[in-house]
Amino acid sequence: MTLRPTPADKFSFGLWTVGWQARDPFGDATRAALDPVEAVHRLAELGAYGITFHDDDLIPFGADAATRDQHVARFRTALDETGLVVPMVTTNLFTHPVFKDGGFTSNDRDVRRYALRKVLRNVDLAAELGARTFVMWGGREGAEYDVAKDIRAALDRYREAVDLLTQYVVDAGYDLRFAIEPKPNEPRGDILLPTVGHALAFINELAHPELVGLNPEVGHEQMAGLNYAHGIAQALWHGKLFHLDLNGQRGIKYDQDLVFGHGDLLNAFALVDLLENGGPGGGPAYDGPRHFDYKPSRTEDFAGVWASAEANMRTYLLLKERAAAFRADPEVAEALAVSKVAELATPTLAAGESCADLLADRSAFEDFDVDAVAARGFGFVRLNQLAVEHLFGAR
Ligand SMILES: [Mn+2]
Repeated sequence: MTLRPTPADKFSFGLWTVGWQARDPFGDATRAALDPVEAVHRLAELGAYGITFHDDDLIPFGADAATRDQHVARFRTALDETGLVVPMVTTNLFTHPVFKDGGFTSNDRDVRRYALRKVLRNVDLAAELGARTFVMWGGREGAEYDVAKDIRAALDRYREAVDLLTQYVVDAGYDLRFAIEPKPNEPRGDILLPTVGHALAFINELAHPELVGLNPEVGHEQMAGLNYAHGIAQALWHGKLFHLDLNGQRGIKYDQDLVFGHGDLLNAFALVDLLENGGPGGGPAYDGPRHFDYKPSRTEDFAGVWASAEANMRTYLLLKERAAAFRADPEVAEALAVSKVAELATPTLAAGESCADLLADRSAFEDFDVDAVAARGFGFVRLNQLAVEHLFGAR
């Protein structure tokens, strides 16, 4: 087992992660700006395969066309020099004050039209750089005051925006899909499409649902008190896991954006086990980028930034190794059987069995020994302890 990441591991980072200057609502930046070209080189040296960005991470907001071209050209040169790819691009519709009431769903129609233009321009850049996924995190699409936002109208405008964008991609012939990133709150008091489930339901109402999926983030689901591994499993079940954002979060509080695994480590273990071993035949269930959307803590200098970037990848590789050991352990196999984990994959009715057949089956009801079956334990705690011991490296 090597903890040295390689491009085959498909680790990617947002430019805004290692480039975060650590400004928070209470304090100024603790780090200098990071040149995107340096970020590309450092991440490549660490073994990453991809880098992602918001338009404004790469090109300063409001830059003229010539300046924009220069920034993109420098970035492209760095990509060519290192072999790093751009699997995903996203648009910043939250930093500039013009977006204070949202982009696609601002009450101000002029702001909505401006937001669409900003995204369309960035969709072209995404396609130009070969990105396959376009993430939409609508952090400002929300409200603080229930009486100040017509939520049904906001969802109409959200749908109008996504329908326009998907049709644009179809007409342009781009090989690009959209991934909605849910978040319950922060920066808005309440954000639209707050969880994986809300976003899945929204996608069903779109003109091109096949072009829209999810980019669930660990901390965002956990801020809502939800189980991230369950959310990922449901996204996979719907065929909607287009991308994912890995980080760490400790409980229902502000968005911590810790290193992956530095929050709920057991859930991170279950997640990596699902991604790596949950596919048909026990292989990977997801083959897209393992994308980190974290923030190097405000206490860190640049040495700490690169150490934290490395920590995300090492933690993932360690969990992958621990999950493989868990799956290979005969005692785990026996405990899984006792817990009937695989039996859940067996359909409840036999092949060809009808509802009438079920009603006629006395063993299913009249002769079913409810008390005997109710007295039987499932052994889930023992199974989970085996997982904990593998996670510790104690087995
Ligand atoms: Mn994110």
